[in-house]
Amino acid sequence: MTYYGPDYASLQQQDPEIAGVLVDELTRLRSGLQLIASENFTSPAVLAALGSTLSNKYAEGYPGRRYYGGCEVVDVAETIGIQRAKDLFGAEHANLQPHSGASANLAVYGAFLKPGDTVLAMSLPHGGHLTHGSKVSFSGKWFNAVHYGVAKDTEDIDYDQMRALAREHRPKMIIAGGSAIPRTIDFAAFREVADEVGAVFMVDAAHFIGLVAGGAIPSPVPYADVVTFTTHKVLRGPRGGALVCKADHAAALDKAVFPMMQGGPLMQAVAAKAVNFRECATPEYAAYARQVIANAQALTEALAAEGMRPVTGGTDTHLALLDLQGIGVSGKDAEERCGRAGIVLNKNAIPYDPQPPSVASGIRVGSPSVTTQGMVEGDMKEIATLIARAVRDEDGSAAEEVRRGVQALVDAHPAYPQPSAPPAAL
Ligand code: DSN
Repeated sequence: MTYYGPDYASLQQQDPEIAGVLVDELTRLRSGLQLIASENFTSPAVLAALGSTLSNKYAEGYPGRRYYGGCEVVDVAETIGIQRAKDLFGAEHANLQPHSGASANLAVYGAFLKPGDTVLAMSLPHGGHLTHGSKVSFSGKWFNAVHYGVAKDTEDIDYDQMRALAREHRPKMIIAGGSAIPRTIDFAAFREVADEVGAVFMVDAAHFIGLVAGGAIPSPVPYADVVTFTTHKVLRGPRGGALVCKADHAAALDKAVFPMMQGGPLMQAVAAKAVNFRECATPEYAAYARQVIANAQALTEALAAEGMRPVTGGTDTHLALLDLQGIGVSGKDAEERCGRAGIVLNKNAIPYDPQPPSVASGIRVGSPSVTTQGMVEGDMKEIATLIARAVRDEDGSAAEEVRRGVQALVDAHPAYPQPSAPPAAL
C-alpha cells in the first residue's frame, strides 16, 4: 500500500509498529465515510512539507528577526506563506505561527484583553467554541464571558440579543464564529455593534475559512479586526492555526503569538500552510468550495426527507446539524450506530437541547472530506440513505449491509488514490 509521506520505507524498517499505525489510519480513511465537519484530506504536497527537515529548525521570532542563526532558508518559506495568505484573503497582515485554532484564539485574548475583561461570544451549546468563554477553558476561567445564542424560532444567531448584551456589558471584545453554525454570519451587523460599544471584533473562521478562500461565501476579513482560523478544515491544509488582521493590530498580535503564548514555530507546518494557500488560489479549489456547499445542501435535504430535522431548516455552508428527536434516537446512539457501519460523524448538542452534551439530541455532518474524494450530489443522497438505515439499526443487524454500501461508495471515490508514480523521498 502507498503511504503518502517521505521515506516511508525507512520508517517501516526502523519502527514497524508506528509504520503500521500510519498504514492502518490510511486504511481506516479509505474504508469509511468521513463526515466529521472539521476534517479533510490534505494533499500529498502538504504532507511532503509537513514531513520535511524543516521540522528540525528553531526559528523563534519572525522572518529577518530571529533569535537563532541559520534561519535564512525557513525565512523564505514563512515570507512566501505570509504573502500568500494576505493575497488569498485580501488581508493587511498574516501570522502563520499559531500551532492550532485554540492557540490563535489565545493570542488574540493576549493581544487585546487583560484577565477579568469581558468578552461577548456565541454560547457553546448553541454552536460556539470552547475557547469562546467556556468555563473549562482559559477563556472562561480568566475572562468574564457573556454569551449570546440563537433565536428559538429561527435557530440562527439572535442578533438582537447580541446587540442588547453588548450594550449592557460593554465587552472589550466580541467574537463571531463557532463549531456548529450552519448558516453564514452577518459580519456587518457584528461590526456595527462592536463600533457602537468600542469593542474589538474577532471572527473565529476556523470552520468556514476554506469556503471564504474559494470565494463561495462572504469574507469576514473586511469587517473584523482579526480573523483566526485553523488550516485543516475545509481549507484542506496541514493541521494548525493562523490569523489575519488589520495592519494596526499586526505588532500586538505578532507579539502575542510569540513570545507571549508560544515558543518556536513549527516551520514544517508553516511551509505546509504556504503550500496549501497556493493550492487554494486555484480555480480548481474555488470549484471544490462551491461543491462542498452543494453537497452539504444535498445531504441535508436528503436527511430531512429521512425524518432528521435540519437545525435552521438547512445550511449555507459545509455542515449541517440534524435534530434526531423526531425519530427517537439520541446523538450518542446515532454516532455509535453509524460508527459500526463505517460512517464517521459526531453527536452534537442542538440549540435548547434537553439532553446533556454527552448524549445530545443531534448529529453534525460535514461534506469537506467526501467532496475531496470527488463525490457529488447524487452520492449525498446515497449517503443519507445509509445514515438513515444505520441510525435506526438498534440491534446492529443492518450494520454489515450498510458497511457494504459505504465500501462501494468509497471504493468508487477513494481517499488518496494510488498515484501513477510514488511520491519522491526527500
Ligand atoms: N473540534 C473542532 C470541531 O470539530 O469543530 C473545533 O475545534
